[in-house]
Amino acid sequence: MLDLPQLITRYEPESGKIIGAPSVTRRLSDLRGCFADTKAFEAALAADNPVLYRVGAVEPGVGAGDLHYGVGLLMPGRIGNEYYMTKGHLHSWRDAAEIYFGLTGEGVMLLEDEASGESRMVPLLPNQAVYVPGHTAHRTMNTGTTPLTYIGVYPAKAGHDYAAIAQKNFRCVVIERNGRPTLVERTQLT
Ligand code: S6P
Ligand code: ZN
Repeated sequence: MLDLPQLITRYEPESGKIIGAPSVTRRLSDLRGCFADTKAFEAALAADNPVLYRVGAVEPGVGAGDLHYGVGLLMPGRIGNEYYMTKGHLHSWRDAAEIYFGLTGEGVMLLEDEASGESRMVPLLPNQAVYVPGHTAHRTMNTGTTPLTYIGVYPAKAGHDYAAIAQKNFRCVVIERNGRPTLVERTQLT
């Protein structure tokens, strides 16, 4: 069925919304357990509970060939020297890959292969796309001073599995060191 509202939407990176579609807003308190510096996290939360990010998503179909997509807005900031980030997830259907398209701002994605734990930090920048393979946990960080916005396109069957990350977090963290985003093994943090 070629219904126009299903064919075309208007997305607003500046608000993290897609007109007429649901959105999810995550505040600092929703990220409990994500940041390595728990003291800095609790201190920041005691002072304020800011919005860290918002994601609007269009998720129309459920068929094997259907696609979903979302627009993300991630604010700049840090907890200790760790950048504001998304919760991060694996796809429930592990084979599901995803493509991120950078729109504005400066960010990185932390990718971690589920089986081997191999980790990589890749830039998420305007006019660049990041291919996230299946079986890869992914988390986004704003490493700049302005809002980071992006679009993600993923199979309708992908789903989100947050439980694995909530249990053991990512193996690596991305911290600001000498003014630059730096990938460090969590066990090597001092
Ligand atoms: C969905 C896609 C993104 C994230 C968004 C927020 O598969 O990867 O739209 O949902 O970046 O991240 P998270 O980890 O809170 O879902
Ligand atoms: Zn995803």
